[in-house]
Amino acid sequence: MFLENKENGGITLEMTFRWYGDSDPVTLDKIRQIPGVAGIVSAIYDVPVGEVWTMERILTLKHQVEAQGLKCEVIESVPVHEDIKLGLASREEYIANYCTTIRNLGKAGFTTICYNFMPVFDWTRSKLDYKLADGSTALLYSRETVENMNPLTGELSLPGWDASYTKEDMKVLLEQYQNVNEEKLWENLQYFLERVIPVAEQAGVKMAIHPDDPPWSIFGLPRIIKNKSDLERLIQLVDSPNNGITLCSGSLGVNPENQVAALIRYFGKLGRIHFGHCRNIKITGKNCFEESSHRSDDGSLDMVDIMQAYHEIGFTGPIRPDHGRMIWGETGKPGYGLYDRALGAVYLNGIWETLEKTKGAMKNEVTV
Ligand SMILES: [Mn+2]
Repeated sequence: MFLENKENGGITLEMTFRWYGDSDPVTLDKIRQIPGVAGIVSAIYDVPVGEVWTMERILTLKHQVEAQGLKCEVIESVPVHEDIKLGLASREEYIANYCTTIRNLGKAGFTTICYNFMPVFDWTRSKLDYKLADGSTALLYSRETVENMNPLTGELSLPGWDASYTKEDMKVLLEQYQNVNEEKLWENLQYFLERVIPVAEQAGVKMAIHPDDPPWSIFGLPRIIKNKSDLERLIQLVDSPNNGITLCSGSLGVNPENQVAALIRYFGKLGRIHFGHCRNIKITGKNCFEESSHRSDDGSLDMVDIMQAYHEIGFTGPIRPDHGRMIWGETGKPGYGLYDRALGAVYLNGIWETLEKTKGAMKNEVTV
């Protein structure tokens, strides 16, 4: 992970792009035309959560991507079954299946698995097509809107969560979580990692937890991967280099107390950042934000400082632009259009190239 590119003494940025498989309107032959994008981050989307990903399906994905000249070594995500998060007896079977999937992915040459441990709701926003001043649309999170929603009314239509839950399923699930506070969720995460990380070590796969998005509790459900002390606790639950982090700047960065670049420097030096999600967000109030373009001036995060932190730690792991706005009339999966994410990739690559080429110059400045 910390190997330098010997040819020019520099560090090559492993820029990747998320792809949602055959149903994704952003096709592989479009992605391969984005300058500097070397790899794809994907998953097998039609296997029910908790079931094994077979070698056959995994290799089909890998070969399909590689046929386009793109690398395919990162999975985002292998989802964790709710019974594991709840700590139910049935978790044994689901953890065993998860371990088999890790082994299969390792055998197929995958190096990194992104996952998260958020109860019930994955990433949550209150609006998917919020109109920005320039006419583009972006994802929005309004604390007021989310606080006024009741997941039990069945009217909940927040993006980013599984619409396959019926009103009754949701009621049962939320009731089950009544017995799971933050400490209990930590215990359940530890139980999971104690079984999964040794398998990941053997398989040569790095586990990379994605922080909670947003990094605070919603609907009274516990959320435990929100800040530096949570991440510190996470890496100590099972002290292995294979137990690491997907450092998502946009998820962590909506809480101004999370100094994203400092987190990259800290956990990067420990060798625990296995995957980087790079995007900007604009904080518009307490627990309120809108997603912006990747450019520093458009949001609240200093993307140069963030890329500089990756550069300083000698990061050679996969990194990707994260959500983009919808621009130029594009339609498709909110946050995952082609154009704005492609601009993000090129912008991040541009920052990196500058850091590489001014490295010597900056060293000179410091030593003068
Ligand atoms: Mn992310």
